[in-house]
Amino acid sequence: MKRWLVIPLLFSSTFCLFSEEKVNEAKKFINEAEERLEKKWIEAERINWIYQTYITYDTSLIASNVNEELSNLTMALIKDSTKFTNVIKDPVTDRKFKLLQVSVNLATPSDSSKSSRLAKVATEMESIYSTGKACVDGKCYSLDEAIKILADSKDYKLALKLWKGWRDAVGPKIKPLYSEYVSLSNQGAREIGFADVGELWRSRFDMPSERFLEVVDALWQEVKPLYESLHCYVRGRLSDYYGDDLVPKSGYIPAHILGNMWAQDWSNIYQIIAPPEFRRKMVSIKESLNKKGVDEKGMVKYAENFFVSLGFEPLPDSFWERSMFKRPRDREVVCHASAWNIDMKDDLRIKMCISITDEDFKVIHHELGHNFYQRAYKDQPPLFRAGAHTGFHEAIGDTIVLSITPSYLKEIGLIEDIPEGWDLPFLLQLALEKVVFLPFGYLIDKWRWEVFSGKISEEKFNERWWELRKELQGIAPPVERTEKDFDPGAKYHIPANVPYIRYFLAHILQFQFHKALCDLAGFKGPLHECSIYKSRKAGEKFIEMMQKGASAPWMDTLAVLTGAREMSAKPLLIYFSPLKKWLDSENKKYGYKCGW
Ligand code: X8Z
Ligand code: ZN
Repeated sequence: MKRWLVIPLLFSSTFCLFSEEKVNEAKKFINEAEERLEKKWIEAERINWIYQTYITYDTSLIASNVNEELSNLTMALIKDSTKFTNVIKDPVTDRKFKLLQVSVNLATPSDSSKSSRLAKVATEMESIYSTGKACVDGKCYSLDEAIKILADSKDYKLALKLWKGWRDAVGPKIKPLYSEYVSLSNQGAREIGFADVGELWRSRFDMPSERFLEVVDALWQEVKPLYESLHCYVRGRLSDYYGDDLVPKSGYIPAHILGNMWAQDWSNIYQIIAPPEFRRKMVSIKESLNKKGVDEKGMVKYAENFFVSLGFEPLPDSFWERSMFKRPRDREVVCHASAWNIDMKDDLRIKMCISITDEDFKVIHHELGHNFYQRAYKDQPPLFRAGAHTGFHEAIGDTIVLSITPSYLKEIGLIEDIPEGWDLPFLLQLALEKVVFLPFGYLIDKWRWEVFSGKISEEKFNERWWELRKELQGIAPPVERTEKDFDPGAKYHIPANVPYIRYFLAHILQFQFHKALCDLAGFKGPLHECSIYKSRKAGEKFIEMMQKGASAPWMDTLAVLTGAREMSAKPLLIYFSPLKKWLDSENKKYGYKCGW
């Protein structure tokens, strides 16, 4: 017998239906959906692993096929799920429905020719990016080779050739595909009730999409003064190094001389911009690794050891057998670093083309953060096997990176002596990585949100990209750019369809996590001196937070570790406060006029 209870919602014309039978139907639906999705996810992960570690015509084809199948299945389930919208469910079931409705990665349209085209376009863009070569004076380099040369190059002209070579190699080829991708995936997003793909992406943060925009912008406004002080100092020092004609003391910094292909991390130019007494006090992980003869796998062991010291279980043997640590010599692969959990249980792997550098030592910790998170939430139901939000996922390993202090490096025997007065040199180096990243982390999706919403048309893709690069980062292209160029396409996450605001949020969150963990570890003193290495107390709470996965709104999960329910830039600002003071006094001393 049916028992209906109809509750008219206050301020709403919709009616909510509550009957045991309806609720059970909803539960059955979502449990079956999870089962089917899990099966397809695992199949897709396996095929994508093969494709990404061996790019050929055939592997691209089967990858695009399975990705299409997964997208089509997810889209169909999302559409079906709407029949339970007005059913009042228990909190767990309700959350599962909510997560399902925003879970599609590539929103394929229902028209099958369009969905298969979209899946092909997506794979094609990633392949073009991953197999692209930057050619300079007749010699061609893979992206990781070009990155390495650019990191060490202080030669303005060579850096320019590499910078342009990489963009020429991939941008124009990707541009027409990107336009197609925008149009097709927007069609898919509309079919499931979103205005466009940007709105779908922004709806994954447990708050209305408009509120999310405000939260992000408020965080950026809070950290902007710190970025401006750093920009000012770096521009002045670069101008002294290269001369006023190449780097004027006002306006934008040329984007190619910052030691990084995308100017998202400037730590490689430390040796040019830091005062001489700072340079002597710098700790070089690369030097220590080379001195000790540590290889790629050895670097990963160091990272694993840190997590184990906190109480995480060591990685399984299969991790060491199945991961890809080096660029293979005989085939094309997707070198952009990633972490996988192929069976959603224990088949953890990373895929990286590791260089023995300080940067990659940190990226390895970043990737293992993903793996340890995946394992921590593996016993949750499939829809909850994800980060509290994607920014959490990106922040775990980076939080550990903040504990790679000189005293930690000494404790594990990587360095012998801690240089006297290491604090400011260390903070400057880290700010070139973490603070510099903030406007970059924001602008990538600021640009994409505008593209998806139609605010920027295809004729203005590159123009708007550089407007944002100028406005937010204070950098400019070193040569004229036109709409024949497609510079956004030269950054992995754009052709690879990976949302980027997660990294901006992670750069805020990791300082919040670090502060909370240091408190738990009983650390007293300046935040940048704290390492949580070997602190079981910190580890316990960290694991407790990670085990929750996506089972609760991220505010609840954040509170588990930090006691706070909002993302806050305060810990980051506190962390860098000694540096901010120093930068402002240096800028004054040199008489630099800040801003652009
Ligand atoms: O893509 C990554 C990771 C994989 S999730 C290596 N990151 C962003 C990037 O490289 O642009 C980490 C920091 C930002
Ligand atoms: Zn990551």
